[in-house]
This record gives sequence, structure tokens and C-alpha cells, in this order.
Amino acid sequence: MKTIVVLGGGISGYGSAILARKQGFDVFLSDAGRIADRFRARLDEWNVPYEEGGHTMERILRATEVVKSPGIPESAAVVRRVREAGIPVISEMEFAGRYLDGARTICITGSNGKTTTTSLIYKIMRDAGVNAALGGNIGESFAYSVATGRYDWYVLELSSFQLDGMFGFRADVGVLMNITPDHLDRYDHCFQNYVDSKMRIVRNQNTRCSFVYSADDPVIAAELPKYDLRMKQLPFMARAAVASGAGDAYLESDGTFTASVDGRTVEIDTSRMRIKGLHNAYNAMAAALATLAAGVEPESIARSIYEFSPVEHRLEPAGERDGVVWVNDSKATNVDSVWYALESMTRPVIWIAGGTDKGNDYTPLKEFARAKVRALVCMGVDNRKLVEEFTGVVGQVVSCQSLDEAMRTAASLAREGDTVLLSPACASFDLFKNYEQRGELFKQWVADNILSR
Ligand code: UMA
Ligand code: ADP
Repeated sequence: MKTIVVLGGGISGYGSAILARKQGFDVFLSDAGRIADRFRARLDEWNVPYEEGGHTMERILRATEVVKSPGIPESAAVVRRVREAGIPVISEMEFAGRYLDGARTICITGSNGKTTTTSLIYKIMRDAGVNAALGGNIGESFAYSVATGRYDWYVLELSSFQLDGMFGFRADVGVLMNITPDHLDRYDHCFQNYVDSKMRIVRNQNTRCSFVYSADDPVIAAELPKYDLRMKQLPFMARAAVASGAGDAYLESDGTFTASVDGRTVEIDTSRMRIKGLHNAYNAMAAALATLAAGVEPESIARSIYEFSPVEHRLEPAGERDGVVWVNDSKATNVDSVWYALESMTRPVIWIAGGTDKGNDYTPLKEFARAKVRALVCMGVDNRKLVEEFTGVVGQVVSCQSLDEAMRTAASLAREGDTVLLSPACASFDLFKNYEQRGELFKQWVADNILSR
């Protein structure tokens, strides 16, 4: 009998292990740390044997196939030993993708905009009455829904880590938002390795599949000629027009866009959308193309796009008082996402940034910073780089070491008509547990100190 060993007992691992059990395999789950109570309860319920607090190699090396959680790097000793033994290592997506039983997939990847676009696509599908599930890099276990549910479509956000372990999997509708540097620590600090990972989204796509991608992204444009693309190509763009026979989406200078697939068309006035900025026009164009390709009615798509509100921590309005608007963009953990945040700002900005720098090059932000930012409030343990980079670029740079200090500083600097924007360009781990906690504390501070005054 085939033996499946699952490495990691988090969201990805518990679902994979339960699916393996459901499929009748011999299964073992191994976690180097502690498994959360809620996952342990599910594993017990399904009689899945597991260990925590370490990896017993002898047992792991008995695997026919290993399903690795995406957070475990290739450099981990356990992965190296498994590879040396010649045991195939796959991701949750590859494993669960084998048991779809006719269900189809819309898979969304890219460096930025994945969660927003995935959530919008999922909303469009559900609003249209499609029996769809959500999964992947969005905090839900795809494998667990395959094991326990019955769906016609899966809407899956895919990280590069998940794509890396995908070989036979095929996205019926693949969506590639953009490719800009991120996570390079996991790719030998080589951008091309990360690009190759993202391009795995087109793997195995055939003439019945669709590929939605940004035609404005120079990295994607340079990659496409390297691949033998047989699927329906559906580019979206705001700058360069690329004619595609099958369909495309194009943003006009007046802020409207038209998305068409095989003669079916959705027209959107982006000024009427609740999600703002050029990046959200891209996200909406991608979502319109993907759902047209999946067969949803154009009127229904338009209605859902207009109704869709920002996902938490992504340019999320946190309140307004005395003419000052507070915006939580805590999920902006890289330079490109902050570029789009600043691009979308229509009022003078008090910009709160900083945290754990990932080797950022801040040059692309300077033009917007010069034009729109009145003051930069640095919020981090070590602010030297930000202070050096933006002194002389923006009117004022203040260095703060805690959220409370940064918020008090921002409040004192803000004048009527300004926006206070938390858009850090950095990871949160110096002062916070994660970006969610940083965003929650930002909103809580605004509620307690500004809105309730
Ligand atoms: N572990 C080991 N051995 C090791 C290292 C870790 O056993 O050598 C164990 C840890 O003790 C822990 C488990 O592995 O219990 C965690 O695995 P994981 O880090 O893969 O986390 P999961 O909870 O399984 O969540 C993962 C994704 N996390 C990461 O990629 C870091 C989730 O994406 C995803 O939603 C989930 O699988 C379901 O597919 C989150 C994420 O942060 C949202 N993604 C990154 C991002 O968006 O930037 C890529
Ligand atoms: P991801 O899941 O890829 O991290 P999110 O939708 O969570 O993407 O957005 C992450 C950050 O990037 C947020 O700050 C958001 O405002 C910004 N963003 C959203 N869509 C795009 C896009 N298409 N291009 C660039 N930045 C974006």
C-alpha cells in the first residue's frame, strides 16, 4: 500500500493527512513543533497517526510520497534527507488536485493582489449561485474541502511555495497578476528562480484552459515566449494594448474597462468600485476575465464587482475624524504593494512605514513620496535605512520605535484633508506577531484615540 507522509501539521498538513486517510492510504503526519489543538482534534477524529516536537526520520523515510507544507523550506534538514532518499515531494495542491472528481479550478498567483483577486472571484462565483469553495494560500485547506465537501469549482490562491510542489496539477483557469521581487530568501536570492516558480501556473494547461495575465508586466512579457502556450490567452492591461482573439480587458483613460471573452462582455466604471487605485482596476479586470472564462453571466459579474469591499488590511478604511482619513494597508509588506498604495492616494499623506526590511530597494517609491507624502513616520526597531532613504525626499521624517509612538506622531502631524496611511513595505516581525496583528492594533488605536474622542 502507498504510504503518504505529511510534513507539517498546520492548515496545509492536517487537510492533506485527512484526505490521504479518506483515500485509504497508509498515512503519517510529522511536525517539528506543536500541532494546534483544533488540528489535533481533527486528526484524532480521522484516526491519523502523527508526531509532534520532532521528525522521526526512520518513519518518514518509509514514505512512497511526501506532502510538504509550504512553510517548510527546501533547506530544512528533513526535506534534504527525504530528497537524498529519492522520495518524491509534492504540495497539498498537487495531492488534492488528484481527487477533484470533475470539479474545476480557478488558480490565482502573483506577487501582489492574490488575496484581493481570489476573494473577488470567489464572491462573483458564489453570488452567481455557483457551488464553489475557497482554498490555498488564503487560510483555508483545499485538501480538507476536497476530503469533506463536494464542489463544482475551487477558487485557489497559490503562493510560489505551493506552485513549487505542483507537477501534474492543471489550472482550468490560471490567473497571473504580476511578478515583482519577494520571498527571495527562499529562492537562493535569485529572482529568476522565483519567476520560474510563478510561471508554473501555466504548467499542463491545454486548449480547454484559460490563462489570464497582466500584459503590462515586463517580467511576464519576457517569460511568455519561453513557453508553449496552447490555452486561451486572456491578457489585461492599462498601458499596452495586446490584441487577443479570445478576449482581453483594457482600462481606458476615463477609468472604465471592458473585459471580453468569446464575445461576452463586462463593462465597469472603476470610479464606482469600492476598491480604489490602479492595482484594484487590474484585480477587477483579472477577476472579470477569469469568471467570464468560467461561464458566469456578465451582469452578475458587474454587480458583484461593484459590491466588493476591500479585504481586511488591504487599503482598508479605518475611520475619518476632523477631515483626516486613516487607512490600514498593513498587508503591504513589499515595495511594489506600497507603490500602488501611494499611486491610489488623492490627498496629502502622512505615511507610516517600516519594520523588518527584506533587502528593499526604495527607489521606485521616491517619485510618489516626493509628490504626495508630507511626512514619513518610521515604525520599527531599526529605522536607519528608511530615514536615510527618505530624508530630503519628503518634508519630514520621524523615527518611532513603537506603534503607540508612531500613531501619536502621525496624529499630531495630520491636518484636515490628509490621509494617514499605514503601508509598511516591510515585514512586521520586529514589533508584531504578523501583519494581521499590526493592522488590528492600528485600527484599535484609531478607534480608541481618534474616533471615540
Ligand atoms: N514545520 C515542521 N518542520 C519544519 C518547519 C515547520 O514540521 O522544518 C511545521 C511547523 O511546526 C508548523 C507547520 O509546519 O506546525 C506549519 O506549516 P506552514 O508554515 O506551511 O503553515 P500552514 O499553517 O500549513 O499554512 C500554509 C501556508 N503558510 C505558508 O506558506 C507560510 C498558508 O499561507 C496557507 O494558507 C496554508 O498552508 C494552506 O494552504 C499563509 C502564508 O503566510 C497565508 N503564506 C505566505 C504569504 O502569503 O506570504 C506564502
Ligand atoms: P497578496 O495576497 O498577493 O499578498 P493582497 O491582495 O493581499 O495580495 O494585497 C497585498 C498588498 O498589495 C496590499 O497592500 C494591497 O493593497 C496591494 N495590492 C493589491 N493588489 C495589487 C496589485 N494588483 N498590484 C500591486 N499591489 C497590489
